[in-house]
Amino acid sequence: MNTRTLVSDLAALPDGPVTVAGWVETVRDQKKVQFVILRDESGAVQLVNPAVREVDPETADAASADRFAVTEQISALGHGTFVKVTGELKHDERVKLGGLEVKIASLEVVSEALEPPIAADSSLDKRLDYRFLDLRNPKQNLIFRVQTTLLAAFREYWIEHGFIEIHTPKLMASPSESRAELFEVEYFDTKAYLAQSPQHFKQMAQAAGFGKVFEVGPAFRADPSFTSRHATEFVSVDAEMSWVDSHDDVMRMHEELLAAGFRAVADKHGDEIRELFDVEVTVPSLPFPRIPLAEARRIVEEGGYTIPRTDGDLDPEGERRISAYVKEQLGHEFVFVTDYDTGIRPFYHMVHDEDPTITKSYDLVFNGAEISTGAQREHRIEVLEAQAREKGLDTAELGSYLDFFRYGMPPHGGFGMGLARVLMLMLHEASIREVIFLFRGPTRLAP
Ligand code: AMO
Repeated sequence: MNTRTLVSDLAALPDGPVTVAGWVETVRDQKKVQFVILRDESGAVQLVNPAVREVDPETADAASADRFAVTEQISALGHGTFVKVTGELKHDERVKLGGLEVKIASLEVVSEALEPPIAADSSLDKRLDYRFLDLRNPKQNLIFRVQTTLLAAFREYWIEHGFIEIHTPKLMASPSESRAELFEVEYFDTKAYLAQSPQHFKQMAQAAGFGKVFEVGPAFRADPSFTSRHATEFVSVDAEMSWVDSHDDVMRMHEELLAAGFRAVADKHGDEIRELFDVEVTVPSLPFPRIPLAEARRIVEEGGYTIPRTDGDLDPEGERRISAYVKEQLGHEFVFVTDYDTGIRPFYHMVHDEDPTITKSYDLVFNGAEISTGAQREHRIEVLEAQAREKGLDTAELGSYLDFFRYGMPPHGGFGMGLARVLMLMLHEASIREVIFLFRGPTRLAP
């Protein structure tokens, strides 16, 4: 292993010799002194070199000859060059960047860099072409550290509450949601489908006696749209649990999970997020507000907006408006919109006994957009089959899914949540493309 100190560890070290390695961010090549800002994965540090512009080879001592050589090297450094530097660390409160600097003793160019093809003002599409360079930006880097913290907190919550982690197959013999948005792939002498969601298998885990499960994994949707919130491949955060009385039990787990995640992010990254994104991450209070869909529709329409959809679902503007209403009236960034109409829910959602026109389901809206769908599932096979038929589904196509319900299935429910949607709305980013490591869309398959 190459020995080097991470920039973030320098502050804790006493003055003395250190080795750091990273990318050259800027060079200020002044006559008498040169400054280099070097960045590694943990942060940036100022390097300094008292410039020696000329030496007489006949009379110069070794020290000034070395300093002359370093001066020449620094003058030639381009942005993005990867260098290894050994020097003297010195704590100095006057240095704006972290109150310390490293006086360069020797510098090794490890890897040269071409002129950068993107700049801060490049278009998002161009930045995505060079995502590896775009991700060097501390703001982008922070997104993925936030994601790590969020997922670690989710895991911790689940493990504490007895959930089992599962990894379900992404190659499937039948569609996992509907026939819409389905990627079909050749599979030897037959066809396979890419999983749109782990829906079938997280329910299978209930039949298997796992009780409570979670999965964080890829989901695929052949959605041809170019909206700011859709990707053709995204990370789905899923949970499912047995023995629920209604979707209320699912919502309780869901809101506790999010509160734990947001608390961890606010504690660990709150200051950095404020500084780089100008966003305050607030830990949501429990319980989150709950508004039945019919009521949400009424509020939105009374607010002067006619929802253009004829199926009764909220459109994106409707979601934005109900979210703004809740924020204004109740001071909450989250709202569970509950009891969706049966006509706009999949066949596996449980219908209310007392009113078959609505389901025991919800969408979770956060800062203006949907981040999740959840429900109690229909576990009674004859009802489930009838609901599938009512939706015009061919039960033979559901394959082994229906079998899960024929050998004793507990009542159960769960949710699926788009990880990138959560991050995008948490950090007030305008597009999901900013928060996905490598975005996949209808016209983007590389890098
Ligand atoms: P749904 O289809 O609503 O429900 O998806 C759940 C959540 O996944 C995210 N999502 C997406 N994110 C990015 N790009 C997309 N194209 C995309 N499509 C969906 C959203 C959405 O809220 N099986 C059910 C969940 C369940 O009931 O457990 C399902 O997949 O954040």
